[in-house]
Amino acid sequence: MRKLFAGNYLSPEAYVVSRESVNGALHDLCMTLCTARDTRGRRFDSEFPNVIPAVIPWARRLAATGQSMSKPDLLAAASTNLAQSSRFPGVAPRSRAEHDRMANAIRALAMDAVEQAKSGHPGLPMGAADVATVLFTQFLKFDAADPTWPDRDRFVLSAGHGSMLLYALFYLLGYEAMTIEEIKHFRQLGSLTPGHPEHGHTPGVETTTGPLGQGLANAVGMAIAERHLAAIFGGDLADHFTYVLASDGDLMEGISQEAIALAGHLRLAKLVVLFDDNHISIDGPTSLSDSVDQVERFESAGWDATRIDGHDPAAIAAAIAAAQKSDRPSLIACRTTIGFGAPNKGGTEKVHGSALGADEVAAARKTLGWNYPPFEIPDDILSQWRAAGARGSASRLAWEKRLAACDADQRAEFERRIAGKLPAKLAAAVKDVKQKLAAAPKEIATRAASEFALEALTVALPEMIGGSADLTGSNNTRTKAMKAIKPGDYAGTFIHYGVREHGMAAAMNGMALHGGIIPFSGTFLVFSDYCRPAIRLAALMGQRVIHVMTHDSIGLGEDGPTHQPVEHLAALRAIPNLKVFRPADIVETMECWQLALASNTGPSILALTRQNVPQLRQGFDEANRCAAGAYEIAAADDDAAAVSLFATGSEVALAVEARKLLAARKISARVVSVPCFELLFALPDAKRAAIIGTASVNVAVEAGIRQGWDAIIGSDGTFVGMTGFGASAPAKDLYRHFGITAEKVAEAALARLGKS
Ligand SMILES: Cc1ncc(C[n+]2csc(CCOP(=O)(O)OP(=O)(O)O)c2C)c(N)n1
Ligand SMILES: [Mg+2]
Repeated sequence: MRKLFAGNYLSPEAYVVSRESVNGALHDLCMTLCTARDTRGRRFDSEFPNVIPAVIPWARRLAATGQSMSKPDLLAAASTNLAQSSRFPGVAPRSRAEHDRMANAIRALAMDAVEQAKSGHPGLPMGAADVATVLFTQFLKFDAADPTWPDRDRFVLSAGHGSMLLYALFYLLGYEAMTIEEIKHFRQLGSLTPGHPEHGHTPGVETTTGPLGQGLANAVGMAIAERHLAAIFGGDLADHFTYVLASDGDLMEGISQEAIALAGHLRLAKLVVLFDDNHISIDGPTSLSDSVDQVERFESAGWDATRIDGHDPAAIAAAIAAAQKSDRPSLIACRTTIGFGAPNKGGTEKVHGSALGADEVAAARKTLGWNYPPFEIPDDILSQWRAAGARGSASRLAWEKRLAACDADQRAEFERRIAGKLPAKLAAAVKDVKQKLAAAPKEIATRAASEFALEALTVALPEMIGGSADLTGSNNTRTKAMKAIKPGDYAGTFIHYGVREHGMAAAMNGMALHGGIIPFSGTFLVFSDYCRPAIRLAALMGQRVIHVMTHDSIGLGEDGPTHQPVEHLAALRAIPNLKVFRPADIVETMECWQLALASNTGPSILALTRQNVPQLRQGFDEANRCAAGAYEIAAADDDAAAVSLFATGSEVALAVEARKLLAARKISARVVSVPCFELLFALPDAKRAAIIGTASVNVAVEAGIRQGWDAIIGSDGTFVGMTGFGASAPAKDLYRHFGITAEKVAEAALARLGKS
């Protein structure tokens, strides 16, 4: 053990380690085993007197055995003991002056980076620097050496425009990728410091933020994920907080109401929102447009809520400590001054989103007493920050040890889920369902087909967490075996999201980002508009979330045009990296589910019918034919088809009927089912061309608008579909009324052939 402390001096690394557990075992070991001094010659016992009494006997016992332990073992043992006897240790600044200098390091980096880029948002990082300093040095459980440690606390900067706050923190805390060069290249092409934080681009960024309100709602999903995994795998593996920094704008957005209502209802006690309560937004004081009492608002949603001075480190620490103990989610409204330290522009909208200008930067340096050149952090402050960045290492090692000590099956399952790997039994489950369908075909709505698929899938994939925005019975997203997640009981796999489509979609993103969960949910396709901002971010972040969207056309019938999607398939297909599936029958539904689950680099939509459709795919075929995005579901009678008929979903059956009508007229037509445009377009040119074929006449039929179809049928192709809104009537009448029938499809082909 003495080897850790070479001579009378600690290596810088060991110093950090000792600081990490300053209140505990290693500190005591230092005092007991050697009269060590740190690299600056300071004795530990005089510097760190706050030894927690509970740990001392353990350390003494360990010391008395005289056994030698490897450094990781020693750290793990120390931290396990600490975890049992104290809260997660911090490295609180030792004085107010030290706190101020640490917070000013954030402020300086933020104003310098924005100044250099001549673009960005200095106000938030400067205003929230005190809150961040307290949180990251004393409370947040993380290890800068491993930003992906599954049991880290999550920190979500919901107000993504304040991205320099995150980047400054990452640099100061010692995240390897975040060098000072990256800070100097803020907002430049290819840098790790883009304008708004981008998950998957910058290590440590938990979610992509910028569209206000999304991060807060993501955090609700993260907090649900944590509670669920704790319920399934136990607190040894999942036990962490989710913190959010939210701005006025975040809380003005409607999605925030959905998010806080759900979090309050579910009693997500480990969710803590730090509100950057600066009373300023872009147009000026928030009083121009807002007079909500946020504390009362959150309280009424079942939260603990409190108001503090966001520049008082002691008040911040006390509020976070109290929030950690609460049995409800907590809001801490931190009254701050936007652009704190900028003497002329601080406190006004002028510091929100533009560089301060050389004069104001110089004046701010003076006000803050920060006498260092741009991008330079003095050694003592940097090492204090780096110590904060390393203080979680023992905790992480202890967690890794606990994981290693788990039952082998439980460990393998936890690791599989966190890695997002599908279980081997999925393929067998799909095959089994397909064999059953070959033996006993079903003419049912694809939404019911989806439920049929889910009965098998949710058994094979326990990491699937379903839900619905108050349309459970219509969306068919809950199988009989799925239990609901409830306040205080998070072991279930179904979430009643309430009538909150936007919050639902954003929470799903949070669950996927957290890891260990494949979220899926349901609403009507027409309400994809209510989810769209979150779906777009899922696509941007490459997250596997699956939206079951039923009632996918005028085929829903009597509810009328408010509920009948018309432009929605086209609008969703316009989102890059989103797979829009519209299966034609129960077999395609199973195959599309399989593809959506396998698609771990982006979200999927399953657009499903309310009305029954025939099972077109008869016989057993193990291959997933939908994987190509489109395939010939009915071949032409001879080699050279005169007509190619393309269709999706419920209209594939119409195309198959139209093919028969054409055959009766001695015209050879083939039918191509197109369950997923995106997969078709991703094929190599030759393969795609082969599927589209070379018939002289192309006709597409889909009960939606034409937009997007030209890429398949050509601008000279004929489209049978919708050109405006639907109407209220039984589905069959509507299809006739809008001319979406087998006869009309056949007529369109005949007209093109000059045979009508
Ligand atoms: C959904 C959405 N709408 C608008 C914007 C543009 N925008 C960025 S920040 C902001 C408001 C700024 O006020 P606040 O959120 O209080 O941030 P602060 O100025 O205090 O940093 C707006 C409207 C956005 N990012 N997202
Ligand atoms: Mg504000």
